[in-house]
Amino acid sequence: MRGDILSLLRVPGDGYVSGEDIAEKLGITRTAVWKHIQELRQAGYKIESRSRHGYRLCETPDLLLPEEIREHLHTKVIGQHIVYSDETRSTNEDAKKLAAAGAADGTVVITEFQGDGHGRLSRGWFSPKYKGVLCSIILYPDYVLPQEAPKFTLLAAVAVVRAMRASGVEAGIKWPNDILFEGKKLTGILTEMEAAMEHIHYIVPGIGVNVNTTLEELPEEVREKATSMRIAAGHPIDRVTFTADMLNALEELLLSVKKDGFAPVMEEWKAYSVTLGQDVRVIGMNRQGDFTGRAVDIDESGALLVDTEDGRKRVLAGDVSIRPHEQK
Ligand code: BT5
Repeated sequence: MRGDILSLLRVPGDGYVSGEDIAEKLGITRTAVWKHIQELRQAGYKIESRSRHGYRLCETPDLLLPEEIREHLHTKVIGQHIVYSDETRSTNEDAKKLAAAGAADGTVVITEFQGDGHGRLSRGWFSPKYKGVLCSIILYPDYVLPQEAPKFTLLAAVAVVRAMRASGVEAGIKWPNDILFEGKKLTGILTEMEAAMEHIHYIVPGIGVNVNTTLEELPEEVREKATSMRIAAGHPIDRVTFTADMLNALEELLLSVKKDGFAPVMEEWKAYSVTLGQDVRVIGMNRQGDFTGRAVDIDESGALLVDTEDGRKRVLAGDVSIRPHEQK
């Protein structure tokens, strides 16, 4: 209902819409309209009211409110249900609980601040309030096998890069889950799932993006390796449009996987990759130990292929650092 009222308030002309008009169009009483307007004001919207003119929307808050995001969505599944909070511990944790309780496919959990945002291996993800995008998407992809789950990280990365490029930020992807701009991290992705041997119950890609973040707002230990869209573009970025672009791209990519498999998504991933063709150091997570070599490709399962002195190695999980040429 709040979204419907906002749509009606976004009118050309002097901007005034009478309470009576709104009530009539939405089939509610004028008192109910007034109550919704009060709620919108509490959420941060500046709405003027003038006798005999009605209501006028003067200012929209810089918040990731579901009704704002939905205004820019062209999706049928992703983001049809959005769970928004001012603050939570971790959107991935919330999404996993909601998925276990049967939340709708494509539900998006989004927040302004996480008290316990995390990356892989319980590393932290830090984001100052109202500056980033912190979201997790609930998916039930019954058309893929559990072993294909890592490809959802690659798919989410492609969606993020498409949305960033639409905002003018020429980002690239470092295998497996970092989005970089000029070697600095803009985004981290953590994909988690619940699965049996042959069936994915749910999969939750969690995405943390530095949008309007300044470096001073980040903990000292990450400042050196981090950047934000605002820093890269040289101006503030509209978080709502960016979020909607990302969710629109995600749905397009998921539809393409359903239709043609992962191959086209992987090709696009390769086009955005800053890892392939580079000399890298791999810090393994599979008791493979650390090693160096040249990253040459990803295989059909999303694993990174690295040519080393001992032959080609297949890396399924781990951290990769790109080696500066002078250190070879
Ligand atoms: C990641 O892990 O990069 C995945 C981060 C996923 C965060 C999202 S936010 C929404 C959802 N809810 C969650 O709780 N998580 C997801 P990893 O590759 O392990 O990298 C973690 C490392 O990134 C940390 O150890 C820091 O060094 C660095 N880091 C933390 N915050 C950062 C930031 N804002 N910008 C750049 N680097 C950061």
